[in-house]
Amino acid sequence: MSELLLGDEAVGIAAIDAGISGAFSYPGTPATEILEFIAKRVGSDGSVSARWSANEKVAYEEALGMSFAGKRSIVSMKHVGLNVAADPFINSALTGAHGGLVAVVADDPSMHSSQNEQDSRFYGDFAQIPVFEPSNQQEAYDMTREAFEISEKFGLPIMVRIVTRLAHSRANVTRAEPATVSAEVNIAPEPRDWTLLPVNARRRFRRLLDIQGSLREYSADSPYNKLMLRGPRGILASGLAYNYVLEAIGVDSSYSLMKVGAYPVPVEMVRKLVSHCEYILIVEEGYPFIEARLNGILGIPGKEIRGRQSGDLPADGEMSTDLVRKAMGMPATEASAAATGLPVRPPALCKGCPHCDTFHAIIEATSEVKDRILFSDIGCYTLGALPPYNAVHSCVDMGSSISMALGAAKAGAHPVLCTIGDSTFTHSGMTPLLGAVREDANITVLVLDNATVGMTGGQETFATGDDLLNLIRGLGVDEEHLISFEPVKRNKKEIVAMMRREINHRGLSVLIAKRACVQVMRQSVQLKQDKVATPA
Ligand SMILES: Cc1ncc(C[n+]2csc(CCOP(=O)(O)OP(=O)(O)O)c2C)c(N)n1
Ligand code: SF4
Repeated sequence: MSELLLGDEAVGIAAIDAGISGAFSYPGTPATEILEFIAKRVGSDGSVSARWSANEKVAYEEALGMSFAGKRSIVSMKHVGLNVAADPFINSALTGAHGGLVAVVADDPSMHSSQNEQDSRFYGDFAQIPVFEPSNQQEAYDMTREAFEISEKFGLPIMVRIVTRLAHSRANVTRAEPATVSAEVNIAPEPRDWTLLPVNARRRFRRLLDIQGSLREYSADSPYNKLMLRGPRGILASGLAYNYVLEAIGVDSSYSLMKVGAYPVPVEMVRKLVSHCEYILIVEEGYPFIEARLNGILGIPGKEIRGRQSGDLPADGEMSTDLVRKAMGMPATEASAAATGLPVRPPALCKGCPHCDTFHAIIEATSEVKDRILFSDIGCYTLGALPPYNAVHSCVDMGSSISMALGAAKAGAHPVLCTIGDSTFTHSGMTPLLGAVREDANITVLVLDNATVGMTGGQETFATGDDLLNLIRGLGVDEEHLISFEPVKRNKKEIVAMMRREINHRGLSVLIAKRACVQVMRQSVQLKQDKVATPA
């Protein structure tokens, strides 16, 4: 049974075939399609619970809870999502997994749609759990299936690390027989293992350390790690980067090759490669994870180890065939030479986007202020940083707009405004707002309620309209300074006057700009038209 699938979809179908009972996630490119695919395939038949969570930490903990109950679960997120989920992720290496627990983390080298390009393999290493790094869609399927098996074998969560180009490109994937799993809840037999009081945590950490030898044995025997010894020039590549190497060397079979797809790094295999070769080029997507370990602090005498760390490959950005060729002293391929010089199209807010009107009002309301600070957050509205608005002075991580505003206000700055979308607010804006309420912080918070998660393709948001208003009210914001308005041109004069008043108020104001994203409006109009056109 073979299907043409995105890398994300290959992971999704593997999880379904592995017999998951739940898929958990918070949207984030390039991982969004994993949950979307699972929800579309099996979400409605009731066999799998596949719904968005409020944030990645919640998603991870839900998956962990399902594992505790003896069922298989998958949790997926973009790389920075793992920063948010880091607490349960690291601790779950101690609790262990009961039902198979697989965390799929999608890294974004070159930052196509992210604020950094961190390498999640470090997190796997930090937690001391096995990591799979597929080089193609078939491996994304096979490794995800395998991850569930070894999660239950070792009683550990397992990470599958993918990258944008794999997540978002298609290839044929052959599926294996679906797994047979029990439908019964089967609670973890030893609750103390999951109760990380120091007395239990020490014991569980010891167990994690003791199991490392078995994990190394496992990866040493894994078919996803391969070594082909040939000439004295060697190349070691991991995950997707292996394809660039194969493309770069073409039919030249003189190179010794090693491919890493399962971690811990198979040490004996590396030893054989190093003793056989004088020169080794290490090609990895992300940071020089393997290269740095291989070199240690002092390098290996008599051996040339080359890669991102040595400067033979760039330290940042996506890997490519031509970068590999260049590092090996070969000319660029013709295709890439032709592709250079394409015009760059900067991103922009959609025509008619409600955020445009909110930014225009903010600009006018603060036009006479010399030192205004306009903190912001992550979402479509971050594009307010670009002309003609230039109305965003920060975008760091989800929820940081409110916390940074708090810090700046404590430094004595005024006025301090911040903009945050409805989804980002429920993801991680509520807790700093609670702090702002407690201190009646001298800041003006603008919650941009466009009724969707616009940036990642219009997923369902957790609170919009009256629900959002009531949520914010429930955090204790003073009614007098909690104002909802519709950001449209015809109301601009009143909105600007209201904003000026609230900015001058010495204390906390929360202003909710409530108007739906035009893309979501278009989709719902289309949906209605389709319904009318379709006979029942
Ligand atoms: C920790 C983390 N998770 C997910 C993302 C991906 N992401 C970027 S913005 C965003 C939410 C945007 O929704 P909202 O705040 O409602 O603003 P909108 O795009 O609708 O204007 C998401 C999920 C991210 N950047 N960081
Ligand atoms: S998708 Fe929606 S929120 Fe995002 S820019 Fe377009 S209209 Fe605005």
